[in-house]
Amino acid sequence: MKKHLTILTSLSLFLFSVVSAHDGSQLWLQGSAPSATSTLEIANAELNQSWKGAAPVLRLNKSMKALPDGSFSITIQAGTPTIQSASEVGLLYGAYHLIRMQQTGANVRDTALVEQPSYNIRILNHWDNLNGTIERGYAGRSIFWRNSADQMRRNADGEVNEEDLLHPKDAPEIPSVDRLRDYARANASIGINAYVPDNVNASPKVLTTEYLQEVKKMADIMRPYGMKTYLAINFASPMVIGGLETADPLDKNVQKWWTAKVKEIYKLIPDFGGFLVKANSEGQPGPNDFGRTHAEGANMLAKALKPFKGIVMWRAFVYSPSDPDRAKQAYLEFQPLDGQFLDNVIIQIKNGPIDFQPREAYSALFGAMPQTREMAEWQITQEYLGHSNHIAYLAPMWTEFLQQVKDIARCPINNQLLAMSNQQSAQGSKLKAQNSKLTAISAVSNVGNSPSWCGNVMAQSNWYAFGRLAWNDELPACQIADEWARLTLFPGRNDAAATKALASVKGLMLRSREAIVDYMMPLGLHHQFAWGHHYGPEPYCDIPGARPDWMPSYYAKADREGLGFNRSSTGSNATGQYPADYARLLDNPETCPYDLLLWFHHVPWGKTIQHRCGSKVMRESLWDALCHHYQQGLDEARAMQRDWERCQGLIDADTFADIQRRLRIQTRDAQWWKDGCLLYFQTFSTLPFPDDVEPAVHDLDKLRAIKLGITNYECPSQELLDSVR
Ligand code: GCV
Repeated sequence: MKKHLTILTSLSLFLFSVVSAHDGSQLWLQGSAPSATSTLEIANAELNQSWKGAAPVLRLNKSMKALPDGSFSITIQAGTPTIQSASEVGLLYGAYHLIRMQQTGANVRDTALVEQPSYNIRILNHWDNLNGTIERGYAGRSIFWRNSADQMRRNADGEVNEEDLLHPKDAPEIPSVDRLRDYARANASIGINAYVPDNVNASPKVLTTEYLQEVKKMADIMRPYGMKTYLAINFASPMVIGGLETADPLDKNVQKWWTAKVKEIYKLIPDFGGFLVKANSEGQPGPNDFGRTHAEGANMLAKALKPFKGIVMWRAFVYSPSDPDRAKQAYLEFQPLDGQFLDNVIIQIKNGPIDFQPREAYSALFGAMPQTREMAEWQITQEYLGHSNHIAYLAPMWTEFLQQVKDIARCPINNQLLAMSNQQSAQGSKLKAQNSKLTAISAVSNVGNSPSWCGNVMAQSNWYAFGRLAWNDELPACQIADEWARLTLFPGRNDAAATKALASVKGLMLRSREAIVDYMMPLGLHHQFAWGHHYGPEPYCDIPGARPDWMPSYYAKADREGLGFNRSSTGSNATGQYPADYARLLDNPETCPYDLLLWFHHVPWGKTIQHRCGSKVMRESLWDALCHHYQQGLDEARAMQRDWERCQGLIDADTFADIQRRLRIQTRDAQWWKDGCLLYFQTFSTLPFPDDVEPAVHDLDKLRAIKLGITNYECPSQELLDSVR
């Protein structure tokens, strides 16, 4: 008996230590970040601490130079691996790949593979302000910039004073070197090779010598891990910090100012990557302020960067009301500029034409500028996906986008793209990495200084997924989920219980995105979010005097007749911006994909539509379909809870409890979304819920009154949410 007890105690101690050691703070990695300053030493140190088996051979092989930078091969013969690459960073990527293979149970006895990145630049954009707050950040404060929050003046709503945001009073102070090194390592381990540490709503201050000295320190920490540093810049910097009277890109003094500034940067950071620019968008200054085009603005910066091989990532997120449909505006402004951008300019385009909604049509700008380099911008931080309260695995959204863009490009009867492929190459391959071409992909990060890095452990999966897809955009979302969950939640475990729990976690992850679409905005609905902070539903939002396209009613267009934005040829004709065959498909409500129906059409409440809801294909009225999707979303949120409950005892206890608590919030929020949207749209349709849809548990008037009063830097607490509903 005593013997049994001892065995039992040591077994539970063992299990406890296995389960409790992985609270997610280590992300998907084991061991610690080597502090070596040579990339090769880091690769060796990582293999020493994590690879189990015969010592791998690392070999620089210049004959692999023809492949995109960072490419590597791994050959394993009788258990002895050889990693080869033309560059040290390729060897480092190979080392991480090899370790990942072993830790996820791949064949590491006899195998041969070559890996090459899909895009040359794989970059994270951080919307971190110099005062340490993070715009749309839900994981604490910045890991790059640290100024005391107490020094910031706040208004009655708790928002930080704009002046203090632009001109923080504290001197810049570099945060923990260890944290930055861990960050660099995490990125390198999944192939991310670049970062922008400051917000695209950029403070001119970041270009002052004082701040550049701090950026240099960051760059020095990142470099051995193959991470290049870029900066988001404010177009009016020559005026704000340079004392000039204009920032006109054609003004000689302005050009001189940028040339000198760029020289100063490269003196400090010889491998500096370049600038990211948000111009003439949401109040940011830009070339239009001086009567110049985006091309003239971008090219002026590109010329200054060119001698140093620097680039300009110029954002196409613009929506000045040149057309009554916001979804058309970026295309209208940028497409005519095709061919005018210098070859070290790349246009950064959000995946959809509005703004990182749970589901969007892809932006028609992709493929519409054959003479211009284009890159996609995704959003990892969950601005529109329940912040860090909701569990949302985003790889299915990103693979859907990649598939759409590639499918359209491959369509042989597509005139516009055929013409394009004659001139260059089809869109799919044009975006792809080629050794000498400028190709890139970016995402807005969800990283902050919270212990879990991303606000909760499950949210790390999206950082991981971005890196893996940026490296290989053919990877399926389910494979990435499998890798991430094994590495992060069940490292070193392949017993039956862990395998079962792993299946549950993957089930939860893979259903999460569609669940969110269903309980927030099904059938192509979009932007029904609360004003400002974008948490929770507010289809009824009405701010007197506000820009119409900042209000949900502009997008839903609910009326007695029906619901949805008519973007067909009988409406705004946004469909006409797409390649001809796809445009025809979208233009007809009978052939438009049902999940984009209300994006492109205003559909009568009683019109019969065919759609898929969960696993069922249904034919029913728009109103019934809408009700069924909201119900489906709520049911799925509950199913996600059940998936997670099955993991109790098999996942670190704190992580388990934290995600369990968030899933409870998510399910209550799903109910809030369902009730808020359906009760509000019912005031137009005047139709009853179908019998198999649960009646509302909230009162519309009470929901209308909810104002969370949070800033754009916060996720609402459970207590706050409990207090309002
Ligand atoms: C950084 C949306 C967000 C803003 C963000 C902007 C952008 O509008 O709500 O917070 O600003 O996109 O991408 O520039």
